[in-house]
Amino acid sequence: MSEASSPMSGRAALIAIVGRANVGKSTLLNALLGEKVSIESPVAQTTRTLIRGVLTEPRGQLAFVDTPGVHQTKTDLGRLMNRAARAAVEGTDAVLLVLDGSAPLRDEDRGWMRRLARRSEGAPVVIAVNKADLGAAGLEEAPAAWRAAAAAAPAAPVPQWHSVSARTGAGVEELRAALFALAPEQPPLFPPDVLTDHPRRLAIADVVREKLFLRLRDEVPHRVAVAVEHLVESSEAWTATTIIYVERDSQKGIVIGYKGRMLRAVRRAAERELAEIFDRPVKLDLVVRVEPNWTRNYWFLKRIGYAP
Ligand SMILES: Nc1nc2c(ncn2[C@@H]2O[C@H](COP(=O)(O)OP(=O)(O)OP(=O)(O)O)[C@@H](O)[C@H]2O)c(=O)[nH]1
Ligand SMILES: [Mg+2]
Repeated sequence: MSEASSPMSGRAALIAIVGRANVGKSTLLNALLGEKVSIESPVAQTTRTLIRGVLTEPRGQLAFVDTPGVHQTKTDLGRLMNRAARAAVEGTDAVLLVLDGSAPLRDEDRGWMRRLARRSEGAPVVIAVNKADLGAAGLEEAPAAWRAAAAAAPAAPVPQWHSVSARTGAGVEELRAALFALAPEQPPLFPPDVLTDHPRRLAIADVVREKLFLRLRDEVPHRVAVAVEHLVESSEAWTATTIIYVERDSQKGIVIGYKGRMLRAVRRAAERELAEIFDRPVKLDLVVRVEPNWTRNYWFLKRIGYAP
């Protein structure tokens, strides 16, 4: 009997994964699942929408929601991302706050602690101090910062602390076991064979965006949006006409690259990964288009799936 079809225990939990940008929330989600459902990159604010990933095992089901990293912003896109992340903790069975243990704590980390400490009827809080493979310099201040946040909130939950490396997998099984242990007895939230409910077009667009983010520098990634305009699904292969939006002509040149090299490299890397994810060839037709000020254009954000 395969794991997915073996009888499941009665435990299930909806868990929001939150934290500031770049701490490794998406990498940790993928490590917890053992599958990649959420894109990862060194660029802050990589995740732009809520991404759900479901882990079903004989010991129960954990449904995670990966969220955008909360950050300072002046754009519609940034506000939508922050709002989605903050709202994602409502109605969950547990909140997994991710910190970067290799770096000093930042205001955004303390902001999350205050927000979670204040939730008197809130779900249990589990704090994963990530990037343990890089050392644990940041770990020392974190418990004190939580105590400070809790001091101002009489009914603050007592968090569980875990040291993990999403990159190497160290501590990930212990974290998974702890999450199953605190999952309430309730029916599963998703059918056992569901890995993610991320819509296919958004998933394809995100893979293209990840490959761009891994190659672009400075501010350019923050000026790039990707949307699948057409998806033709035949039984043999899929063809996705995918638009890469930038704000200015100069950025268009950067994305295309000298003699089209950048775009070609992105297409190849994305096609390779998409073929693995969807188990069939996926052909990408990439088009670069200028859309001035798209990060401040709510209707554009809605059209490409970044706004609800
Ligand atoms: N060394 C090391 N790097 C990590 C680890 N976890 C994540 N990273 C790296 O940290 C960077 C950010 O990872 P993401 O998973 O995209 O971070 P995030 O918190 O989802 O970021 P946003 O979506 O922007 O909020 C990437 O370059 C990851 O490879 C880890 O355990 N160790
Ligand atoms: Mg992310």
